[in-house]
Amino acid sequence: MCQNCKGNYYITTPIYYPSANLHIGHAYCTVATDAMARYKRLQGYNVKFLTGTDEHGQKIEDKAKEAGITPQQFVDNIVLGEKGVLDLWKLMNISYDRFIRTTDDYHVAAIQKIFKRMYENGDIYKGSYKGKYCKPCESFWTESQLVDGKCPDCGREVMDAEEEAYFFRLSKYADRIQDLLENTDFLEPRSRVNEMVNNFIKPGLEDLCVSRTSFTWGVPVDFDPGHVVYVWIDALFNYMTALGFENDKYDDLSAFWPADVHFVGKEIVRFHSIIWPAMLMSLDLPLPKKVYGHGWLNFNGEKMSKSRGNVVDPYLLSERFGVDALRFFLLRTFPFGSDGNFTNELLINTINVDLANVLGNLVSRTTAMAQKYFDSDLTLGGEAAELDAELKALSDEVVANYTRHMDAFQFSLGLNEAFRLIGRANKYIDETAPWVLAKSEDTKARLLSVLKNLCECIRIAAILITPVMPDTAESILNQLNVPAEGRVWDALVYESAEEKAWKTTVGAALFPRIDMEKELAALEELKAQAAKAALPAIEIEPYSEETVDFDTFCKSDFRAVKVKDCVPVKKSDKLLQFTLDDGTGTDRQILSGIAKFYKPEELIGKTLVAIVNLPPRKMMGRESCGMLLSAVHTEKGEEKLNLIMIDDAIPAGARLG
Ligand code: ME8
Repeated sequence: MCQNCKGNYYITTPIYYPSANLHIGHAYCTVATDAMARYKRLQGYNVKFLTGTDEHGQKIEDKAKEAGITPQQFVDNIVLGEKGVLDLWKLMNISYDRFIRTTDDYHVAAIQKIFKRMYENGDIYKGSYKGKYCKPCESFWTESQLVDGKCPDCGREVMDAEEEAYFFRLSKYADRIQDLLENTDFLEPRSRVNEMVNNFIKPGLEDLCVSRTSFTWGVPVDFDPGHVVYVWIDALFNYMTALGFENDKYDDLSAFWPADVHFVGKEIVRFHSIIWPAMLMSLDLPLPKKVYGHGWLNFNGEKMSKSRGNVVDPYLLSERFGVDALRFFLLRTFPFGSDGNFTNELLINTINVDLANVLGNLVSRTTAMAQKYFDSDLTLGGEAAELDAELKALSDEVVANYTRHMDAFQFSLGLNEAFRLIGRANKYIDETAPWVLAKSEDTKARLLSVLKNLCECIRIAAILITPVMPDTAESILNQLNVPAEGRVWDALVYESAEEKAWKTTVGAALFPRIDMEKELAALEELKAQAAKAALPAIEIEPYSEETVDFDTFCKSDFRAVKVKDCVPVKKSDKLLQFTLDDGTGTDRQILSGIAKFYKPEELIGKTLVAIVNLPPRKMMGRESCGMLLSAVHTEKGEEKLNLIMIDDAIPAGARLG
């Protein structure tokens, strides 16, 4: 453990499944973990914050095949590529200390050793697997766990699976796990305990299938070729291999294991609170101190999913609104243990109200008044008043409450406390009316104290918001020229205004107000553009499965025709009327529904292809004798049509075939 620090603290996020780019739901958990890591660092802990990517499994193998690349190339693109996982975490200011990829050699070798250890101690045995498998979730289910015959996690179809496989004796640990969940605070929030016990343990914990033979993209079971380790064993042990468990790459296990907390989304609580501790029990290893199951973010009331086209892009939002605003919105708005509904309106409203009106306004008013009345130089001295004691008392209360809430992972309540102080300071401006105090020399000393009390409130609040909005907090503290020792956890003590001097700076507006209507329209437009960009560049119609015999085909009479005249058909926005030279000496009339694609005058003189032995038909009261050939396809969702034009040297009436 380091000197002068409060102790070691190990916190993790789930490692992400790089089957597609991350959305705001993924960013939510990582931002929360980052805020907690920064909070603990601020308090003086020696923090290890682990994140990473979970890169094996059938879904990755399938997607890579679809893309025509290797699974390793596929995951490399999503993790390391432009706007990939690493880029996003950099943009979002995620201060992780270690990043693990489950394809890292040291991890793969460690997983093989771990699997073998459990095999050798008898907790993994060979059997035959018959049951249901949800491919997207990579989860095995028994019949009784299905909901309406579908995957209980994602609601999708499951498939029958039967193969020779290894099993982990999960059933053996059922009583110990139930005891752990019910009689300790291992799993939080408490509501998740009932869910686990009632849905999974009480119905009877069955042994878990922990190897697969139907695909190869995984950690091979080294003593039984053809088997790969179940992706969840591979994934869960990342929390320990990243510290050096069963490998020489790292050497932090004794300092940081057991983990202080694993933050995980609610749908993977089962893996973290049942399977994970059971495997650790099997290896006689200490259990993590806590698993915290956070809620899900929905979008406009619907689950976010790529197929619904409603995933929210954290890149786009960070670029438009700023990273800190987005981080703040996520943690301030949604209580961490519950589900939340993300809407663009809510995001913009939070920025306008909390950040622009309340926080931004307090900082800009205070620094502007300091400049106006004291040339930004707030010297020692002043004149205290009773009201100031209220600010100090509130600040002490806020710091205590904030700490309590943050220690319980209640980011929204913690931020609420910081904003109580900010709101109170804004009210203090109205109560003390500095512009009135500035009118007379007699009240100048009081004015000095008022402004310095405001600076002190802002300083305390800025420290409190540091874990969530690190850049904003720094910029505020810079505007107040707070020295390094005034920015630390121990400096969260409200100091008497008269005994402090400040030199302030007026900065740019921290959070300019956003025009809700314009911004919503711009976001809609961007969404439409993104949807269009996501469409395939070129789409062609599927080929016909029906065959035509040669004689039937030969009956079709294709001829070269020259356009003598072409005019739009009145009252029709589709039809063009062609007068054609077909080589017979008599004009041929054909109507064609291509007005959307061509102007009539650009077709005159062209040599086209017509099928001429179709029976005549009437369109809009006019006769059409044949059909012009064209090529059709779809480009970015838009229908395209090109008339077949042939060499003008080909005479009218030449037969094509
Ligand atoms: O589960 N709202 O990876 P993952 C909130 N590889 N959280 C969400 C969310 C949403 N809309 N969508 C996803 C995995 N998440 C495994 C983890 S750990 C040993 C292995 C959260 O990429 C989800 O709840 O599918 C999970 O905690 C995390 O994003 C990663 O999901």
